[in-house]
Amino acid sequence: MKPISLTRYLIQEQHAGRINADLRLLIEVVARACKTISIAIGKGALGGVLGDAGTGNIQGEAQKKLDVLSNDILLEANAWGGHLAGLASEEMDHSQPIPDAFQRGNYLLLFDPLDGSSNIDVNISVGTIFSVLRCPEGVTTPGDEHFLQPGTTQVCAGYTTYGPSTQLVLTIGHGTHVFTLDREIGSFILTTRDVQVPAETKEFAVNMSNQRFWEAPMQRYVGDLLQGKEGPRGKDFNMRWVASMVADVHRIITRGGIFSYPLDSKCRDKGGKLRLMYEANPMAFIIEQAGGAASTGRQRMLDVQPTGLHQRVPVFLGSRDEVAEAVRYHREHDQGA
Ligand code: AFP
Repeated sequence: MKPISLTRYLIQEQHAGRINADLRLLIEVVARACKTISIAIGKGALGGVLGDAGTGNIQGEAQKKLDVLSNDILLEANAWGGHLAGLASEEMDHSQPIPDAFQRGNYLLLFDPLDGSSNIDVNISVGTIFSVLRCPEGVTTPGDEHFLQPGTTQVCAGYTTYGPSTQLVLTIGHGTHVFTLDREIGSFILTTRDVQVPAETKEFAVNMSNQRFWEAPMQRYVGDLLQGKEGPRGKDFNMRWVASMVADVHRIITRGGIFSYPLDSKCRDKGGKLRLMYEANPMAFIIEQAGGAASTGRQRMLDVQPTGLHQRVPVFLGSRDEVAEAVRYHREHDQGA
């Protein structure tokens, strides 16, 4: 079958009644912004965009020039389309309603404009993650509280990975689909429809240098993985850690695996390392739609009731059976088994 473009895929979904024209336009606009980010990243050292911006975000993290640039690109692209009521980003303290000068729509957009940005200066894959929610009925000027909806209410989620090729992975709640950017014609082309994460895996992703700070169930879980064939899991496991969540999740989308950023004594007070609203939730929606699973270790990720825009959570996601195993270790620990 002839490959189809993102535009054509979205029009087909609209004709099938799965999205409306506003959501289609929203996704097109986000995808266009991601192409612009991809071009800026692709220029690398020649574009003068590498290095620190000399500023920090709300999370107290140093911002890279490309963090700021990517944020500005997404904000500017989405301000005037008429499909959004408000936006929120990792790089902004609070959400922003769409300015009065522009028409407002019914959707809310959250994004991490450049995930893994500490990898940018060493030319390793980074990405953009986004999540789309409905603006609550009757709300015309949304504030932070209107974004605090559980992940189950997401109408769309996606990420773009800027690697050897640029790929957009998207779900509107009817499977997860992979689009690859054709740089010559400037279009995202559907390259894998209904991608499926294998239920089982022999590969885990975690920052092992945090081992001594982990909770007991995580210590036991990874301890058992490391024992391989001779241990209780009865098979040898391989490990990978890119330190760009998008790249690690993309590997799992492609060939299975489990990604974890567990609770540890360094991040316990904050609730975890990764952000719920624009990292964990969109990735959980994408992974579930690809047949995988996502959990905090103690609760399905998409069921978490958010309490803050920049809330952090522990994350376990990927191959369904392996996530169930990680959850089992937490349950057994909590039950004192
Ligand atoms: P940066 O965007 O600051 O590089 O953080 C990336 C990230 O949020 C996520 O993409 C990685 O999985 C994780 O942090 C890496 O964490 P470690 O620095 O502990 O490896």
